[in-house]
Amino acid sequence: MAEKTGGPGLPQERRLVTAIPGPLSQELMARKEAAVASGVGAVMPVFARRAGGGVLEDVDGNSLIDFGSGIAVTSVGNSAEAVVRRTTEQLTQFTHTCAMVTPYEGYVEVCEELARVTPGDHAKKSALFNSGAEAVENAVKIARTHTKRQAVVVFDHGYHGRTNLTMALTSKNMPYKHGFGPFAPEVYRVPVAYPFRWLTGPDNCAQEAADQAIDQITKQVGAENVAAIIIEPVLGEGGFIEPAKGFLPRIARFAKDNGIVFVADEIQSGFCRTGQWFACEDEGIVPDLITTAKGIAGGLPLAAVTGRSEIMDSAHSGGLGGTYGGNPVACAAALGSIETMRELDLAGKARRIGEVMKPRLAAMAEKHEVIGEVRGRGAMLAIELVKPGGKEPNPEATATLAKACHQKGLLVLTTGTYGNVMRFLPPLVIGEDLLNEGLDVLEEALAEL
Ligand code: PLZ
Repeated sequence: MAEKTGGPGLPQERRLVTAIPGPLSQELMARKEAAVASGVGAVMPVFARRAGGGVLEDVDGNSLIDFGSGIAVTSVGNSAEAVVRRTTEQLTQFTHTCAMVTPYEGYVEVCEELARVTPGDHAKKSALFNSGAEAVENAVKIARTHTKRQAVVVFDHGYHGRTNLTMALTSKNMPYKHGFGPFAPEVYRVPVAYPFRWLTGPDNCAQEAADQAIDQITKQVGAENVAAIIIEPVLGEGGFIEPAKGFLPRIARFAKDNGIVFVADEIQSGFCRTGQWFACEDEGIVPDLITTAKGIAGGLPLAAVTGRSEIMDSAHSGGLGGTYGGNPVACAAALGSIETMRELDLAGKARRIGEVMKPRLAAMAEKHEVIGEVRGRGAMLAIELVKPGGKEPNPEATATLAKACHQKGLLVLTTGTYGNVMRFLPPLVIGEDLLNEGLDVLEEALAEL
C-alpha cells in the first residue's frame, strides 16, 4: 500500500498535524540527548519516519517540504526506484567482500561511469571511498605522490571535511575546528573571488582575487612546492559562493602552468545539482582530479576521486583503499542514481528548479531589505541575509527565518562563514507545486520576520 512506503509512493504534500516538534519527536530527542554525543547536532528537531520525492515525513505524521536533500545528497529523491531496485538485488547477492580482497563488477562499473560523466575526454581512472572527507584526503595523497611535493593550497570560505587533514583544509573555525587541533601542516589558504563581499566591489573581483591568490602562492609558498590546489567550484558550507566568473579559469591555468594538480571538490555541487553533471563545466574547467560524494549514490555512503590516469596511477599498489571503500551496495546505489539522473534528465530538472526559484527569490529580495543577495544556479541556490542598510551579516535573522520555516513545515538549511546564508537544495525530483509552496512558506516567514 502506497501510504506505508516512503520513496516515490509517499504523498507529495505539506501536512502539519502537530506542532514542530511533535510529541513523538520530543520523546526521541530526549533519548538522543541521553544516548548520543552532544557534538552531533540536529538542524531540525524532528525525527524522520519516511521520505521520498520532495517531502520528508516525521514520526508524528507531519509531512515537510524538503529543501535540504540531507545536505545535497538525495538529488534523485529518497528511496528512488532504481536505487531501491539495484541495492535490494545486491543485498541478496552479497553485502561485502572488500574490494581490495576480491573485487566485484559494481565497483568497476561505477568507475567507468565516473569516467564518462566527469569533465574532459582524457583517459581517467577512479578510486572509491566512504565519505567526502576521505575522498579529499585521498586526492591529496595522490597529488603528493604524483608531484613529489607537499604543499596544498585551499581558499577562504572553503570546506572539505572534518577529518584531521580536511579540518586543516577547511576555513571556518566554529564549529568545525575549534578545540580539535593541532591540524595537518603544509596547508595554505588564499583569497577566493567572493563578489558580494569583495572590498572593491564585484566588478574587478575575479581579477583582483586571482592576482592576490597567485601572488600569495608564489611569494609565500613557492609554486614549485605546491602539490595541489583544491577548490569547490561553488563553495558550499562557505555560503554558496559562486567565485566571480574568470577566477576559476585563472587558477586552473596557473596550476597547469606550474605542474600543480588542480582538484575540483564537487562533493556538494556535483551530480546534476547545478544544472550540469558538474559545476566546473559552466566555465569549461577540466580539473586534473575531481572529488565526488553526496549526490553520487542516492543516500548510501560512497565517495570518489576521479582524474587523469597518469596522476591516479601515481600511488603504489595497496597505497589507496579502506575496508569499505566502494561497498557493493553503495555501488549499486550509485549505478541506480546515475541511471535515474540520465533517465529523468535531472540536470535539466535542476535548471528548471533554478528558473522557478531564482525569480521568486529575487522578488523577495526586492521587498525585503534583509536579503542582501540571491545567488547560485540550478538547484543550488541561496539568499544572504544582512542587517538593514548595509552588508553586515545577519546570522540572527537567518536563524529566526530558518526556525519559522521549520515550524511551517519547510525543511531549510543555513550555511556560510558568517552563518547568514539560507541555502536551498531541493531533491531534483521535487514537483513544481511543492517547490512553489515551499517558496510561499518562505515568503510568509520573511514577512513575519
Ligand atoms: N567537501 C565541498 O560539502 C560535506 C558537511 C556538513 P563528508 N558538506 C556537508 C557537516 O556539517 O559535516 C563536504 C562538502 C565538500 C567535502 C565534504 C565532506 O564530505 O561526506 O561529510 O565527509
